[in-house]
Amino acid sequence: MPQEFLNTLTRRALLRSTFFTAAGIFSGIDELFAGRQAEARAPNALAGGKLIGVVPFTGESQIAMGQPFGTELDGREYTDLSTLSSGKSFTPTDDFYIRTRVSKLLDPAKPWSIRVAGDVLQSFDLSLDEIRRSAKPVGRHLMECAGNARSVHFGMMSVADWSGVAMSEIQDRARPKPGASRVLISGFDTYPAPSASSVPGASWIFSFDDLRAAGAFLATEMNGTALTKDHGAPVRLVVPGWYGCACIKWVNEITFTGDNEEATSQMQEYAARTMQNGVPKLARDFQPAVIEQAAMPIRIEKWAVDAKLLYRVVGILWGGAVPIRRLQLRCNPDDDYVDVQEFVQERNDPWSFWSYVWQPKQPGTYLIRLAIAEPKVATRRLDAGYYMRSVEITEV
Ligand SMILES: Nc1nc2c(c(=O)[nH]1)N[C@H]1C(S)=C(S)[C@@H](COP(=O)(O)O)O[C@H]1N2
Ligand SMILES: [Mo]
Repeated sequence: MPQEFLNTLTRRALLRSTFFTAAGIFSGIDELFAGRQAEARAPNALAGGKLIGVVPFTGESQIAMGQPFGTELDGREYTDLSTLSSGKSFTPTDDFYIRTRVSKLLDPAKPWSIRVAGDVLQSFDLSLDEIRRSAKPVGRHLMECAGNARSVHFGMMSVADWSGVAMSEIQDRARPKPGASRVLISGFDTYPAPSASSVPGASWIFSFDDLRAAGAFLATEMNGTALTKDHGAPVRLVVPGWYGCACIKWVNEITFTGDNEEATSQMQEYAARTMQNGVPKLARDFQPAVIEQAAMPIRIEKWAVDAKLLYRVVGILWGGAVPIRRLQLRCNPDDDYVDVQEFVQERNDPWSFWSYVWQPKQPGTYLIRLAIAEPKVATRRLDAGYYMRSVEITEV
């Protein structure tokens, strides 16, 4: 292993032992070689080569990854995406990002029910037992916080296998009145302590059509076990393809409404981050808070192949509604975009993997970004450079 890489790891270990460790990186890489899926294997250009290290991204802060810290509205956990591979492609619950930790006022041991009311023929309390009885596996889905950021290594994004009950089933059971067209879904969101970073009050208003189209569900389990307190136990909403801000945790009220409802404080707080046009006053003037097609590097591997040094940029792509056919990458603002050969996107949710073998011409700082040259595919965040990452290449 080159000294430079060891130094980096040692410096990191000293600075903060919780940052991803050498063992963590290499277990991810072992998987890469062990992976049975074609895209998990090292590409031909690296055949016979040796992986000699991982080059860290620069300009991103030193921050604890893969462990919860802080409490309540200021509590967080960031997922370490750098060790992902197609053979290790979902997030164990302990590593799943957390945007708000459970309130000290919430006691998940107490009986729980959801009040279903508003424009319905008859209001009722939906008990947790009933929800659990009708819960079924609903697949693997990605969640990303609209406030995901480079400073936290884009660690507010994770993937889990969920179980729950389709919102459409609950809608049918509720027997909405003729004028009802929307649903306000609210979660327990009362905290004894004021927050430094967030407005309390979590709720979102969806149109019936949006919930149905997204396949929204009330989740009771992730990765085969009951939700944890921090992930919304006993029951949360998951809206596949939408930003996490709409995925209300600790759901306790489902209220049917008409078209004239005002946007909730949560919707207003997230208006810019979900790319609304200003801050619309009414819920009906909000665009669906969907994640547009995006892509980013998650790891830069350094390889020795024969007498050459090569780098392999490994990344993910996610979001959007239709799989893309062509992905492009640029390592330097002066360069042209080039096609990423190694990628397949069979579905938009959850993430898929890509990789690109790169031979930088000279040492220096590189800004790596992706582009999708398909006119019908919306990529506003990607195009704004949101997911750009920088790396310092010292050896070529
Ligand atoms: N009740 C409640 N639900 C909530 C929030 C919250 O603060 N309170 N945060 C939202 C945000 S901004 C995100 S990104 C997701 C994160 O879910 P997770 O913490 O399980 O990853 O939960 C959403 N649901
Ligand atoms: Mo979020």
